[in-house]
Amino acid sequence: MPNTRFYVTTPIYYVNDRPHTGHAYTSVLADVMAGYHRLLGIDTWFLTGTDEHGQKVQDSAAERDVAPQALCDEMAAHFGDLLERLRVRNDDFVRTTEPRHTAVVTQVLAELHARGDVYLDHYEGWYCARCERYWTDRDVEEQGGGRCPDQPELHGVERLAEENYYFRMSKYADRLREAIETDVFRVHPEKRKNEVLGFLKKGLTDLCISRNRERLSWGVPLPFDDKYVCYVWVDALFNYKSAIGYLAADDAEHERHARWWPADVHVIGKDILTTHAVYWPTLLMAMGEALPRMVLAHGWLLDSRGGKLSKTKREGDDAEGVLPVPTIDGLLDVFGADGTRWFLATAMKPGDDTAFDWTIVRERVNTDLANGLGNTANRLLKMAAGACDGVFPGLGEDDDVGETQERVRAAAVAAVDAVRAFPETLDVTAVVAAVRSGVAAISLFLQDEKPWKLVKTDDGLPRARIVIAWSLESLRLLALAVHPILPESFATLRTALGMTGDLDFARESQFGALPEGARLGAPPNLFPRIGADAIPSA
Ligand code: ME8
Repeated sequence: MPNTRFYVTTPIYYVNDRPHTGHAYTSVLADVMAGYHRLLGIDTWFLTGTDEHGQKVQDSAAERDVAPQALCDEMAAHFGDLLERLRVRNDDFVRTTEPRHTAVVTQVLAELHARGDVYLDHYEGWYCARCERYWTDRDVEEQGGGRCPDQPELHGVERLAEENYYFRMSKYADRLREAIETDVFRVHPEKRKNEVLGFLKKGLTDLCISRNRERLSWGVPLPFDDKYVCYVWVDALFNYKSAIGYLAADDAEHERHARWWPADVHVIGKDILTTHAVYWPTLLMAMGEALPRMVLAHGWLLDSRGGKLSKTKREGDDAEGVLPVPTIDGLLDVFGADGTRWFLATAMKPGDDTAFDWTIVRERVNTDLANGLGNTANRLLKMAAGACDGVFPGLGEDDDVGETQERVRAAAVAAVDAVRAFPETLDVTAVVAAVRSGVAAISLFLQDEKPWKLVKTDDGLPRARIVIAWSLESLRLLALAVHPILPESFATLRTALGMTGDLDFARESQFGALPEGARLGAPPNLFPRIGADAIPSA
């Protein structure tokens, strides 16, 4: 089914601390996905934001001796600044302390309660206050006892006996299983789908959705019992709908919701798979709402020892023997927005994990951008300035389109084809692989033909111009194919390669679209090589 519109989201990030490279990874990935859709002319809405309620935020505010809202304001601004530094083009930024969001959560809770899908029951078991999660005896025993099964090295658990409100999640287990099995609700990649189906096989319990105000006050109060606030995840998940006008009385808002829901892709990390692939769809079923089309759970950025980068184990606390993990500010300072985006967008295939350090980022950026795209653009435009007076010579009639020449054209076409296929594949690494092959094909072609030698004789000059023209035309398509990843450099490169006026993918993606006589720009130095001395010492 052709996509006529595309609604993509990131998780909303906790504001208990400043953003790190893991958050930047998801934001850039979702931004690049939005960018490819926009490039193809598909109407796109890209939502991100911050998750501001709950224990983590309340505790961090207490530790810093500030009011929770003040901490939220400060941290939300850091997340917003990071998006700007990364050149992320989100259409909206939702904060769960905004009235437009809390009003929706209150209405949803009241409705679920009125429908009988939320009920009061006695609870006795374990609770991890820091993770804000209830655990069964079995969970805690399997872990060894006394510690939080999720983060045993960090948190203990406490024994609780109290009344709580529950969501009848178990009631929707069969429908959920079917929706996942049939891909009506796609969980991607396949191994994550199997993980969720495995989880469902063990039997789905009901979900505790209330938190006693005596322990946790920083949340949305339950509208039917003010001794409690809402569990932070139930609150947070509804951001995907509150931000597009869900349950709004206003007609225009109502229409906005109808236009964008269901979401096409929730991009998340695999750490929050269950909440998105089990809690969220069952809550939507209870509300009689359509399910998102896909949850895409990517892997983790790891340090050189395989440890997950996180807020509690972040840059700066590097254990002995672990290479220093670059901070997101450090990456941006050294590699700029485009270099950082390139590393993040190409870091891993969704589904895999990847370890990274300064050297890995430097090599990737130097190989692909400085030596690859950047050097090719620079060399070709220099040759064009010398041999073609800085004007595009046209592809020319050439009876002898040799194998390497044809490969140059085919590789460029394959790269823009990968862009056309993007709404189906959502695979940034496939586009990047095609672009790398295209750059290699140009390099081989130049090596075979040696235009720098051809230009030295009158007989050789026409052939040199054809070689330069085919290479430039191919490069133009390759640049177009990576535009969503490299928004800053693309604008310069596009003009240097002779394109003017508004961007038009359908026209510009044709090999041969650049007219003969188009004026080329000066050779740009888009991606200077990053030397080892630019990397902060450990
Ligand atoms: O979970 N590698 O917020 P959060 C890759 N508020 N991505 C990473 C990462 C890493 N090492 N570390 C974090 C929350 N991420 C909730 C979400 S949504 C309704 C509520 C990314 O601040 C990844 O996307 O802990 C992960 O899922 C998210 O940050 C967790 O961010």
